[in-house]
Amino acid sequence: MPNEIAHVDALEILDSRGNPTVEVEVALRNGSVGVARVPSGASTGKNEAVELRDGDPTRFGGLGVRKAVENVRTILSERVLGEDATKQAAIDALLIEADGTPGKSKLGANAILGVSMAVARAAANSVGLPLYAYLGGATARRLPIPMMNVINGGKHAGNRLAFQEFMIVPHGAPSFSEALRYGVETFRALKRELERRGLPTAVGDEGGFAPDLESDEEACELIVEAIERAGFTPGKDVAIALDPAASSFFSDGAYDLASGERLDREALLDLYARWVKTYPIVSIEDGFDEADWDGYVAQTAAIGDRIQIVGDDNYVTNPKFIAEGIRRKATNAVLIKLNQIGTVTETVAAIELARTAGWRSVVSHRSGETEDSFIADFAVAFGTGQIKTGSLSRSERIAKYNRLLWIERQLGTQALFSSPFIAGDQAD
Ligand code: 2PG
Ligand code: MG
Repeated sequence: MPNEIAHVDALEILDSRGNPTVEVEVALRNGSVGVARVPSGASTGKNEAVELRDGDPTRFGGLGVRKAVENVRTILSERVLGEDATKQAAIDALLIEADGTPGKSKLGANAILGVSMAVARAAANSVGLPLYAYLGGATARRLPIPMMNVINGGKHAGNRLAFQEFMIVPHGAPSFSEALRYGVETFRALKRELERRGLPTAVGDEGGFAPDLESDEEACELIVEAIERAGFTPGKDVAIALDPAASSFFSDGAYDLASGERLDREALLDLYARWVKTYPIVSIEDGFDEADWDGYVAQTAAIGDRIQIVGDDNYVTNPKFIAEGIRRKATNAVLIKLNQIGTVTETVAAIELARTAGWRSVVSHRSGETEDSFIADFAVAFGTGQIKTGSLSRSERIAKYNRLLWIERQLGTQALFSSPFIAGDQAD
Protein backbone atom coordinates (compact mmCIF):
# COMPACT_ATOMS: atom_id res chain seq x y z
CA MET A 1 0.00 0.00 0.00
CA PRO A 2 1.56 3.34 -1.04
CA ASN A 3 0.58 5.52 1.93
CA GLU A 4 0.84 2.92 4.67
CA ILE A 5 1.42 4.19 8.21
CA ALA A 6 4.63 2.60 9.45
CA HIS A 7 5.46 4.39 12.68
CA VAL A 8 3.72 6.63 15.24
CA ASP A 9 5.53 8.41 18.04
CA ALA A 10 4.64 11.12 20.55
CA LEU A 11 6.37 13.42 22.98
CA GLU A 12 5.41 15.65 25.89
CA ILE A 13 6.36 19.16 24.73
CA LEU A 14 5.42 22.65 25.99
CA ASP A 15 2.79 25.11 24.82
CA SER A 16 3.00 28.92 24.82
CA ARG A 17 2.10 29.11 28.53
CA GLY A 18 4.83 26.62 29.39
CA ASN A 19 2.26 23.89 30.02
CA PRO A 20 2.86 20.37 28.75
CA THR A 21 1.10 19.35 25.56
CA VAL A 22 1.27 16.54 23.01
CA GLU A 23 3.34 16.39 19.84
CA VAL A 24 2.78 13.48 17.46
CA GLU A 25 4.94 12.24 14.61
CA VAL A 26 3.54 9.88 11.98
CA ALA A 27 5.87 8.23 9.45
CA LEU A 28 4.72 6.36 6.37
CA ARG A 29 6.31 3.31 4.76
CA ASN A 30 7.38 5.52 1.83
CA GLY A 31 9.35 7.83 4.14
CA SER A 32 6.86 10.72 4.33
CA VAL A 33 6.49 12.23 7.79
CA GLY A 34 3.81 14.36 9.43
CA VAL A 35 4.19 16.23 12.72
CA ALA A 36 1.42 17.93 14.73
CA ARG A 37 1.26 19.78 18.03
CA VAL A 38 -1.93 20.11 20.05
CA PRO A 39 -3.11 23.46 21.52
CA SER A 40 -4.90 24.03 24.82
CA GLY A 41 -7.57 26.51 25.98
CA ALA A 42 -8.03 28.48 29.21
CA SER A 43 -11.64 29.62 28.83
CA THR A 44 -12.92 26.22 27.89
CA GLY A 45 -16.53 25.25 27.21
CA LYS A 46 -17.98 22.69 29.63
CA ASN A 47 -18.72 20.21 26.84
CA GLU A 48 -15.34 20.26 25.14
CA ALA A 49 -13.66 16.95 24.37
CA VAL A 50 -11.45 16.00 27.31
CA GLU A 51 -7.79 16.99 27.46
CA LEU A 52 -6.13 14.12 29.32
CA ARG A 53 -3.78 15.41 32.03
CA ASP A 54 -1.80 13.21 34.40
CA GLY A 55 -2.97 14.88 37.60
CA ASP A 56 0.36 14.00 39.21
CA PRO A 57 1.08 16.96 41.52
CA THR A 58 4.81 16.20 41.53
CA ARG A 59 5.09 17.06 37.81
CA PHE A 60 3.99 20.39 36.24
CA GLY A 61 1.39 20.87 38.98
CA GLY A 62 -0.58 17.93 37.64
CA LEU A 63 -0.63 19.20 34.04
CA GLY A 64 1.72 16.58 32.59
CA VAL A 65 0.51 14.65 29.53
CA ARG A 66 2.57 11.47 29.84
CA LYS A 67 -0.55 9.29 29.83
CA ALA A 68 -1.81 10.90 26.62
CA VAL A 69 1.63 10.44 25.06
CA GLU A 70 1.66 6.81 26.14
CA ASN A 71 -1.80 6.29 24.65
CA VAL A 72 -0.51 7.56 21.31
CA ARG A 73 2.56 5.33 21.45
CA THR A 74 0.57 2.21 22.30
CA ILE A 75 -3.22 1.96 21.79
CA LEU A 76 -3.63 4.58 19.05
CA SER A 77 -0.46 3.58 17.25
CA GLU A 78 -1.56 -0.07 17.14
CA ARG A 79 -4.91 0.96 15.70
CA VAL A 80 -3.53 2.94 12.78
CA LEU A 81 -0.35 1.04 11.86
CA GLY A 82 -0.71 -0.43 8.38
CA GLU A 83 -3.62 1.87 7.50
CA ASP A 84 -3.69 4.15 4.45
CA ALA A 85 -2.89 7.68 5.67
CA THR A 86 -4.93 9.28 2.87
CA LYS A 87 -8.14 7.76 4.27
CA GLN A 88 -8.58 10.50 6.89
CA ALA A 89 -12.22 9.76 7.73
CA ALA A 90 -11.54 6.04 8.15
CA ILE A 91 -8.55 6.69 10.38
CA ASP A 92 -10.46 9.20 12.50
CA ALA A 93 -13.24 6.62 12.89
CA LEU A 94 -10.67 4.12 14.17
CA LEU A 95 -9.34 6.67 16.68
CA ILE A 96 -12.85 7.50 17.91
CA GLU A 97 -13.67 3.81 18.23
CA ALA A 98 -10.45 3.08 20.13
CA ASP A 99 -11.50 5.62 22.74
CA GLY A 100 -15.16 4.72 22.79
CA THR A 101 -16.35 7.56 25.06
CA PRO A 102 -18.42 10.54 23.82
CA GLY A 103 -15.93 13.10 25.17
CA LYS A 104 -12.74 11.19 24.23
CA SER A 105 -11.97 11.03 27.95
CA LYS A 106 -10.46 7.55 27.97
CA LEU A 107 -7.45 8.15 25.74
CA GLY A 108 -7.62 11.96 25.67
CA ALA A 109 -8.70 14.31 22.89
CA ASN A 110 -5.17 15.71 23.01
CA ALA A 111 -3.77 12.27 22.12
CA ILE A 112 -6.41 11.57 19.45
CA LEU A 113 -6.22 14.98 17.77
CA GLY A 114 -2.42 14.82 17.63
CA VAL A 115 -2.62 11.58 15.65
CA SER A 116 -5.45 12.84 13.44
CA MET A 117 -3.58 16.01 12.46
CA ALA A 118 -0.21 14.28 12.02
CA VAL A 119 -1.83 11.68 9.74
CA ALA A 120 -3.23 14.50 7.56
CA ARG A 121 0.19 16.11 7.36
CA ALA A 122 1.97 12.85 6.54
CA ALA A 123 -0.57 12.11 3.81
CA ALA A 124 -0.20 15.61 2.33
CA ASN A 125 3.57 15.20 2.25
CA SER A 126 3.20 11.76 0.74
CA VAL A 127 1.11 12.97 -2.18
CA GLY A 128 3.31 16.06 -2.55
CA LEU A 129 0.71 18.71 -1.82
CA PRO A 130 0.68 21.60 0.62
CA LEU A 131 -1.69 20.77 3.50
CA TYR A 132 -4.38 23.26 2.42
CA ALA A 133 -4.50 21.78 -1.09
CA TYR A 134 -4.47 18.21 0.17
CA LEU A 135 -7.36 18.81 2.61
CA GLY A 136 -9.34 21.25 0.47
CA GLY A 137 -8.69 20.10 -3.07
CA ALA A 138 -7.75 22.03 -6.19
CA THR A 139 -10.30 24.79 -5.60
CA ALA A 140 -9.13 25.74 -2.10
CA ARG A 141 -7.98 29.32 -2.59
CA ARG A 142 -9.76 31.64 -0.15
CA LEU A 143 -7.45 33.39 2.32
CA PRO A 144 -9.16 34.18 5.62
CA ILE A 145 -9.65 37.66 6.98
CA PRO A 146 -7.77 37.76 10.29
CA MET A 147 -9.37 38.74 13.61
CA MET A 148 -6.43 40.01 15.64
CA ASN A 149 -6.75 40.12 19.40
CA VAL A 150 -4.97 43.34 20.33
CA ILE A 151 -6.33 43.83 23.86
CA ASN A 152 -6.42 40.80 26.17
CA GLY A 153 -8.58 40.49 29.29
CA GLY A 154 -10.61 37.87 31.12
CA LYS A 155 -8.82 34.59 31.66
CA HIS A 156 -6.03 35.58 29.27
CA ALA A 157 -4.61 38.47 31.30
CA GLY A 158 -4.08 39.55 34.88
CA ASN A 159 -5.93 42.86 34.45
CA ARG A 160 -9.45 43.75 35.53
CA LEU A 161 -11.01 43.60 32.03
CA ALA A 162 -13.96 41.20 32.10
CA PHE A 163 -14.10 40.88 28.31
CA GLN A 164 -11.52 38.42 27.07
CA GLU A 165 -10.76 39.60 23.54
CA PHE A 166 -10.86 42.94 21.73
CA MET A 167 -9.92 42.21 18.14
CA ILE A 168 -9.26 44.26 15.03
CA VAL A 169 -10.58 43.11 11.66
CA PRO A 170 -8.96 44.82 8.65
CA HIS A 171 -11.96 44.19 6.44
CA GLY A 172 -11.21 47.00 4.00
CA ALA A 173 -7.86 45.51 2.97
CA PRO A 174 -7.51 44.22 -0.60
CA SER A 175 -5.48 41.10 0.26
CA PHE A 176 -4.41 38.97 3.19
CA SER A 177 -0.91 40.44 3.33
CA GLU A 178 -2.32 43.97 3.27
CA ALA A 179 -4.79 43.02 6.01
CA LEU A 180 -1.87 41.85 8.08
CA ARG A 181 -0.05 45.12 7.51
CA TYR A 182 -3.15 47.13 8.51
CA GLY A 183 -3.23 44.99 11.65
CA VAL A 184 0.42 45.49 12.52
CA GLU A 185 0.27 49.24 11.96
CA THR A 186 -2.84 49.53 14.12
CA PHE A 187 -1.23 47.37 16.82
CA ARG A 188 1.81 49.66 16.83
CA ALA A 189 -0.38 52.75 16.99
CA LEU A 190 -2.21 51.18 19.92
CA LYS A 191 1.09 50.70 21.70
CA ARG A 192 1.98 54.36 21.20
CA GLU A 193 -1.48 55.38 22.42
CA LEU A 194 -1.09 53.28 25.58
CA GLU A 195 2.33 54.81 26.19
CA ARG A 196 0.90 58.30 25.66
CA ARG A 197 -1.72 57.59 28.32
CA GLY A 198 0.87 56.15 30.71
CA LEU A 199 -0.59 52.64 30.51
CA PRO A 200 1.51 49.45 30.48
CA THR A 201 2.24 47.71 27.18
CA ALA A 202 2.97 44.22 28.50
CA VAL A 203 1.06 41.52 26.62
CA GLY A 204 -1.35 38.75 27.61
CA ASP A 205 -1.65 35.10 26.58
CA GLU A 206 -2.61 35.85 22.99
CA GLY A 207 -0.08 38.61 22.45
CA GLY A 208 -2.44 41.57 22.80
CA PHE A 209 -1.79 44.36 25.27
CA ALA A 210 -3.21 43.79 28.73
CA PRO A 211 -3.66 47.26 30.33
CA ASP A 212 -5.65 47.58 33.50
CA LEU A 213 -8.41 49.79 32.10
CA GLU A 214 -11.27 51.34 34.07
CA SER A 215 -13.91 49.70 31.94
CA ASP A 216 -14.35 47.23 29.10
CA GLU A 217 -15.71 50.03 26.95
CA GLU A 218 -12.44 51.95 27.28
CA ALA A 219 -10.78 49.17 25.28
CA CYS A 220 -13.12 49.89 22.35
CA GLU A 221 -12.37 53.62 22.58
CA LEU A 222 -8.63 52.93 22.60
CA ILE A 223 -8.85 50.72 19.54
CA VAL A 224 -10.82 53.29 17.56
CA GLU A 225 -8.19 55.88 18.51
CA ALA A 226 -5.41 53.51 17.41
CA ILE A 227 -7.09 52.75 14.07
CA GLU A 228 -7.30 56.49 13.36
CA ARG A 229 -3.78 57.23 14.51
CA ALA A 230 -2.51 54.46 12.23
CA GLY A 231 -4.09 56.37 9.34
CA PHE A 232 -7.06 54.08 8.76
CA THR A 233 -10.78 54.75 8.89
CA PRO A 234 -12.62 52.86 11.62
CA GLY A 235 -15.43 50.78 10.16
CA LYS A 236 -14.17 51.23 6.62
CA ASP A 237 -10.61 49.92 6.68
CA VAL A 238 -10.46 48.31 10.10
CA ALA A 239 -13.35 47.17 12.27
CA ILE A 240 -13.67 45.61 15.73
CA ALA A 241 -14.65 42.10 16.81
CA LEU A 242 -15.26 41.04 20.42
CA ASP A 243 -15.06 37.78 22.31
CA PRO A 244 -16.35 38.67 25.77
CA ALA A 245 -16.24 34.93 26.67
CA ALA A 246 -19.09 35.85 28.98
CA SER A 247 -19.16 32.53 30.85
CA SER A 248 -16.06 33.71 32.68
CA PHE A 249 -17.76 36.76 34.24
CA PHE A 250 -21.20 35.26 34.79
CA SER A 251 -22.35 34.21 38.25
CA ASP A 252 -25.69 33.88 40.02
CA GLY A 253 -27.63 35.11 37.01
CA ALA A 254 -25.65 38.27 36.26
CA TYR A 255 -22.58 39.52 34.43
CA ASP A 256 -19.77 41.43 36.23
CA LEU A 257 -18.00 44.00 34.08
CA ALA A 258 -14.62 45.64 34.64
CA SER A 259 -16.36 48.90 35.57
CA GLY A 260 -17.90 47.20 38.60
CA GLU A 261 -21.36 47.16 37.01
CA ARG A 262 -23.38 43.98 37.42
CA LEU A 263 -25.76 43.46 34.50
CA ASP A 264 -28.59 41.03 33.93
CA ARG A 265 -29.15 39.49 30.49
CA GLU A 266 -31.34 42.35 29.23
CA ALA A 267 -28.93 45.04 30.39
CA LEU A 268 -25.99 43.25 28.79
CA LEU A 269 -27.94 42.95 25.54
CA ASP A 270 -28.67 46.69 25.69
CA LEU A 271 -24.96 47.33 26.18
CA TYR A 272 -24.08 45.31 23.07
CA ALA A 273 -26.79 47.07 21.05
CA ARG A 274 -25.44 50.46 22.16
CA TRP A 275 -21.81 49.52 21.46
CA VAL A 276 -22.71 48.28 17.99
CA LYS A 277 -24.10 51.76 17.28
CA THR A 278 -21.14 53.56 18.85
CA TYR A 279 -18.18 51.48 17.66
CA PRO A 280 -17.43 49.78 14.33
CA ILE A 281 -18.16 46.29 15.68
CA VAL A 282 -18.72 43.57 13.08
CA SER A 283 -18.71 40.43 15.21
CA ILE A 284 -19.45 39.37 18.81
CA GLU A 285 -18.55 35.89 20.06
CA ASP A 286 -19.87 34.35 23.28
CA GLY A 287 -21.69 37.46 24.40
CA PHE A 288 -23.55 35.41 27.01
CA ASP A 289 -22.88 32.53 29.37
CA GLU A 290 -22.59 29.26 27.46
CA ALA A 291 -25.79 27.92 29.06
CA ASP A 292 -27.72 31.19 28.53
CA TRP A 293 -29.38 30.14 25.28
CA ASP A 294 -32.04 32.81 25.72
CA GLY A 295 -29.31 35.45 25.78
CA TYR A 296 -27.81 34.25 22.49
CA VAL A 297 -31.25 33.96 20.87
CA ALA A 298 -32.30 37.45 21.99
CA GLN A 299 -29.01 38.92 20.78
CA THR A 300 -29.28 37.29 17.37
CA ALA A 301 -32.87 38.47 17.02
CA ALA A 302 -31.91 42.00 18.06
CA ILE A 303 -28.65 42.64 16.19
CA GLY A 304 -27.95 39.47 14.16
CA ASP A 305 -28.97 41.23 10.95
CA ARG A 306 -26.29 43.88 11.49
CA ILE A 307 -23.37 41.91 12.85
CA GLN A 308 -21.97 38.41 13.07
CA ILE A 309 -22.93 36.54 16.26
CA VAL A 310 -20.50 33.68 16.93
CA GLY A 311 -20.95 30.71 19.26
CA ASP A 312 -17.86 29.12 20.80
CA ASP A 313 -18.19 27.79 24.37
CA ASN A 314 -21.83 26.87 23.75
CA TYR A 315 -21.12 24.76 20.62
CA VAL A 316 -17.59 23.48 21.28
CA THR A 317 -17.27 22.63 17.55
CA ASN A 318 -19.70 19.77 18.17
CA PRO A 319 -22.31 19.14 15.45
CA LYS A 320 -24.79 18.09 18.15
CA PHE A 321 -24.76 21.50 19.83
CA ILE A 322 -24.43 23.42 16.55
CA ALA A 323 -27.59 21.67 15.30
CA GLU A 324 -29.36 22.82 18.47
CA GLY A 325 -28.14 26.37 17.83
CA ILE A 326 -29.39 26.28 14.26
CA ARG A 327 -32.79 25.05 15.43
CA ARG A 328 -33.03 27.84 18.01
CA LYS A 329 -31.49 30.56 15.78
CA ALA A 330 -29.06 31.20 18.62
CA THR A 331 -26.25 32.72 16.51
CA ASN A 332 -25.40 33.15 12.84
CA ALA A 333 -21.82 31.83 12.98
CA VAL A 334 -19.68 29.28 14.77
CA LEU A 335 -16.13 29.25 16.10
CA ILE A 336 -14.15 26.22 14.96
CA LYS A 337 -11.45 24.69 17.17
CA LEU A 338 -10.06 21.27 16.31
CA ASN A 339 -9.26 20.35 19.90
CA GLN A 340 -12.78 21.05 21.16
CA ILE A 341 -14.02 18.02 19.22
CA GLY A 342 -10.82 16.04 18.71
CA THR A 343 -10.47 14.87 15.09
CA VAL A 344 -9.99 16.53 11.71
CA THR A 345 -13.03 14.75 10.23
CA GLU A 346 -15.44 15.83 12.98
CA THR A 347 -14.18 19.41 12.72
CA VAL A 348 -14.92 19.44 9.00
CA ALA A 349 -18.39 18.07 9.74
CA ALA A 350 -18.99 21.02 12.08
CA ILE A 351 -18.07 23.50 9.32
CA GLU A 352 -20.27 21.68 6.81
CA LEU A 353 -23.24 21.67 9.16
CA ALA A 354 -22.87 25.41 9.80
CA ARG A 355 -22.75 25.99 6.06
CA THR A 356 -26.05 24.17 5.49
CA ALA A 357 -27.69 26.76 7.75
CA GLY A 358 -26.01 29.64 5.92
CA TRP A 359 -23.78 30.28 8.93
CA ARG A 360 -20.20 31.44 8.74
CA SER A 361 -17.30 29.62 10.39
CA VAL A 362 -14.29 31.22 12.06
CA VAL A 363 -11.30 28.90 12.43
CA SER A 364 -9.59 29.58 15.75
CA HIS A 365 -6.42 29.01 17.74
CA ARG A 366 -6.42 28.36 21.51
CA SER A 367 -4.95 30.66 24.13
CA GLY A 368 -2.31 27.99 24.79
CA GLU A 369 -0.68 27.46 21.38
CA THR A 370 2.44 26.05 19.79
CA GLU A 371 4.46 26.87 16.70
CA ASP A 372 2.19 24.52 14.72
CA SER A 373 0.42 26.41 11.92
CA PHE A 374 -2.08 23.67 11.01
CA ILE A 375 -5.07 26.01 11.39
CA ALA A 376 -3.72 28.38 8.72
CA ASP A 377 -3.88 25.63 6.11
CA PHE A 378 -7.13 24.35 7.58
CA ALA A 379 -8.87 27.72 7.17
CA VAL A 380 -7.82 27.94 3.51
CA ALA A 381 -8.70 24.30 2.84
CA PHE A 382 -12.32 24.80 3.88
CA GLY A 383 -12.68 28.38 2.65
CA THR A 384 -14.07 29.63 5.94
CA GLY A 385 -13.01 33.19 5.09
CA GLN A 386 -12.13 34.07 8.68
CA ILE A 387 -9.40 33.10 11.15
CA LYS A 388 -8.84 34.12 14.75
CA THR A 389 -5.25 33.53 15.72
CA GLY A 390 -4.16 36.22 18.11
CA SER A 391 -2.28 39.44 18.11
CA LEU A 392 0.71 40.74 16.20
CA SER A 393 3.27 39.55 18.74
CA ARG A 394 4.35 36.19 20.18
CA SER A 395 5.72 33.72 17.66
CA GLU A 396 3.08 31.05 18.31
CA ARG A 397 0.51 33.55 16.93
CA ILE A 398 2.75 34.97 14.18
CA ALA A 399 3.53 31.42 12.92
CA LYS A 400 -0.03 31.18 11.57
CA TYR A 401 0.14 34.57 9.88
CA ASN A 402 3.51 33.77 8.34
CA ARG A 403 2.16 30.49 7.00
CA LEU A 404 -0.80 32.33 5.44
CA LEU A 405 1.62 34.71 3.74
CA TRP A 406 3.30 31.73 2.06
CA ILE A 407 -0.04 30.22 1.07
CA GLU A 408 -1.01 33.57 -0.45
CA ARG A 409 2.22 33.58 -2.43
CA GLN A 410 1.78 30.00 -3.62
CA LEU A 411 -1.78 30.67 -4.76
CA GLY A 412 -0.65 33.79 -6.60
CA THR A 413 -3.36 35.23 -8.83
CA GLN A 414 -5.67 32.36 -7.91
CA ALA A 415 -5.94 33.61 -4.32
CA LEU A 416 -9.30 34.96 -3.20
CA PHE A 417 -9.71 37.43 -0.36
CA SER A 418 -12.84 39.33 0.42
CA SER A 419 -14.53 40.71 3.47
CA PRO A 420 -17.52 38.85 4.83
CA PHE A 421 -18.51 42.20 6.33
CA ILE A 422 -19.75 45.17 4.37
CA ALA A 423 -17.23 47.98 4.68
CA GLY A 424 -18.68 51.07 6.30
CA ASP A 425 -21.82 49.18 7.32
CA GLN A 426 -21.30 49.72 11.00
CA ALA A 427 -20.15 53.32 11.00
CA ASP A 428 -23.11 55.38 12.18
C1 2PG B 1 -11.63 31.60 22.82
C2 2PG B 1 -10.23 31.04 22.90
C3 2PG B 1 -9.29 31.47 21.84
P1 2PG B 1 -9.30 29.72 24.92
O1 2PG B 1 -12.32 31.75 23.83
O2 2PG B 1 -12.13 31.84 21.72
O3 2PG B 1 -9.12 32.84 21.74
O4 2PG B 1 -9.68 31.09 24.18
O5 2PG B 1 -8.39 28.97 24.03
O6 2PG B 1 -8.68 30.13 26.23
O7 2PG B 1 -10.59 28.98 25.11
MG1 MG C 1 -14.15 32.26 22.50
